[in-house]
Amino acid sequence: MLGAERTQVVIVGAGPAGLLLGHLLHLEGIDTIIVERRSQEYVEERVRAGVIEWGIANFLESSGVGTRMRAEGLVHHGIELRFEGVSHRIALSELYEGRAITVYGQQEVVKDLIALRQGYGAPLHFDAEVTSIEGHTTDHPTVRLTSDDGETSITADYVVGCDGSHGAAVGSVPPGYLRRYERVYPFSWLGILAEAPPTTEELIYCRHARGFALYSMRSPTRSRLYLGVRPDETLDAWPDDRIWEELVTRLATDHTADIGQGPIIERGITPMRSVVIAPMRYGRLLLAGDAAHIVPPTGAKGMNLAVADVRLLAPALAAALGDHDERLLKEYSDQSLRRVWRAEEFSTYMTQMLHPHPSDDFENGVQMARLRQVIESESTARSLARNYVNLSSV
Ligand code: RFL
Ligand code: PHB
Repeated sequence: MLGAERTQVVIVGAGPAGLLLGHLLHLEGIDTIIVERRSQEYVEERVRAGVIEWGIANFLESSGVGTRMRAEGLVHHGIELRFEGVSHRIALSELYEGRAITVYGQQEVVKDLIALRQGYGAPLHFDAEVTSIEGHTTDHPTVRLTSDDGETSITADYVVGCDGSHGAAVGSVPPGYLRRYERVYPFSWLGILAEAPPTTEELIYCRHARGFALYSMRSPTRSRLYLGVRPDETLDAWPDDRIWEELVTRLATDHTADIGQGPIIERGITPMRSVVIAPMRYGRLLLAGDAAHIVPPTGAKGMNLAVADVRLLAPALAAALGDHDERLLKEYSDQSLRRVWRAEEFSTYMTQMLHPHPSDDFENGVQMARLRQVIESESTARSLARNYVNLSSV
């Protein structure tokens, strides 16, 4: 039941950023209310990211959210880069001090965080949409929301917008205070989740003349695959047979068996873009995760950046609320943005190396040179490995 309320921190959005921030603030003894416009079921079933960096996995574990991730997550020590019909293994762990990534679905992290929060009874309201935020530059910002209980409001010391790329937080800031940097790529990703045991042990990033393909997985019985498609494509044009045929064509090599196929249980098309909002703060409104930045998924950085943001933000809010010391909070945006731009750089690099351009053959020549350099130059491969495995926690 939502009535007019007061708390220390209102968190808008129950994605990984919002839920983890709520948990970290709970550990600091700070009261929060999380409001989420979707239902619990929707949030728990939304299939998205899958790759967790080494340092981010360690951080989740040390925050008490790693038990199931450690038990069920798949630890990968390498990835494959496949082009011109040949696969090349990038030995991530050999190239980078034995470190590895964990493949564990974002929605599983979200389920774990929701269970934890509901376990200790902290407020988490689903089906409650924030419609506006006011008083950012006062010491009592207020969010207004609508839910089945009607219109209501919550006043807090701070509001954190963890409401993703289509949220209300950024739009609540008067014009002229936040700058938006954006790049749109001429591709989308068509992603599927299939009831099919993966026939590969490691992720395969594939550049084929017909377009990009990615072979990933979620469990020993579920595969997650993507196709790079034109940005105007819709799902109607992609019946199951066409999806599988295209995946088989793009992923084919002379040496490998066919990919495992099975019923498709989830599908979606996601446009690829890069966005950075700066600064990540306006008065007592802070931004974290996709609300402040989007990366194209080729670098597998989105969820990792969301975790890295709130890892910085939680102690900063705790110092501001507990000791009236705003120093860390003042550094939050600059510190996060340095990492965000590095992730944008890496994600752009991976995207532009692996998605053949439909009409620009000069660009295609450069892409092939980049791919060959990763295979032929150990220092280039090492750099890719470091960025892929651990960019967000250094
Ligand atoms: P989320 O997860 O979008 O959560 C935001 C939440 O806010 C809610 N919301 C509101 N609630 C109340 N009132 C409002 N007005 C609201 N407006 C919005 C939304 O309903 C939602 O629940 O953002 P968060 O927490 O910042 O997390 C970011 C990640 O979700 C995102 O970066 C990743 O999924 C990106 N990503 C990947 N990241 C990785 O680290 N590794 C990957 O392998 C990876 N693969 C991917 C991805 C994203 C993809 N898609 C679909 C965008 C693959 C794909 C295909
Ligand atoms: C995924 O498994 O969903 C996945 C893996 C790697 C990426 C993007 C998505 O770069």
